[in-house]
Amino acid sequence: MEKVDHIGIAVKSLEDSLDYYIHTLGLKLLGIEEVPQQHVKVAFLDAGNIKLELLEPMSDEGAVASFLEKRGEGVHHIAFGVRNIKERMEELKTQGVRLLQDEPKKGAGGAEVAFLHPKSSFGVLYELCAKRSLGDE
Ligand code: CMX
Repeated sequence: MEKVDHIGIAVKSLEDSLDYYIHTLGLKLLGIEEVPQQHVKVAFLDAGNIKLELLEPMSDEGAVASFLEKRGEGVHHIAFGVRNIKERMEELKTQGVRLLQDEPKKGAGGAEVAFLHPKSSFGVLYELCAKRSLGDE
């Protein structure tokens, strides 16, 4: 993997949590965007060498709504920035890693994303993220 691009954090409400991230922790808000394909509204924050992505469910559907119901608010995933996502997916598949989809999907900022099942990644949900995500220079 080339680098960690961002850490995804599930929150019940962007409105309620952003004040803490911006004013208490002093992070800069890079932008807010709806990602209907993933059933979330996201806010990206500049955390220096990486970004934080706050994820608020847009409805009761989708992975983040289900995560909040089962586990509550907290770290949801870690996203690796990759250059050639399809090549990476093939390599990982060959090594027996369980991917959550066969083809990349559209993520925030027009990035192409794919997820690795936490059960084959020692309990961590990893995302592969190609191209720009919100806040990239
Ligand atoms: N991190 C670590 N483990 C997780 C997890 C997470 N985020 N979400 C679920 N799990 C664990 C569950 O605890 C469960 O473990 P146990 O069996 O030991 O209890 C296991 O994974 C399977 O969970 P599940 O309840 O059967 O399955 P879910 O319906 O919760 O789905 C997952 C889990 C990973 C398949 C689903 O969240 C998914 O498809 N994620 C990919 C897409 C996604 O996360 N989109 C949101 C982000 C969008 C964005 O970044 O823009």
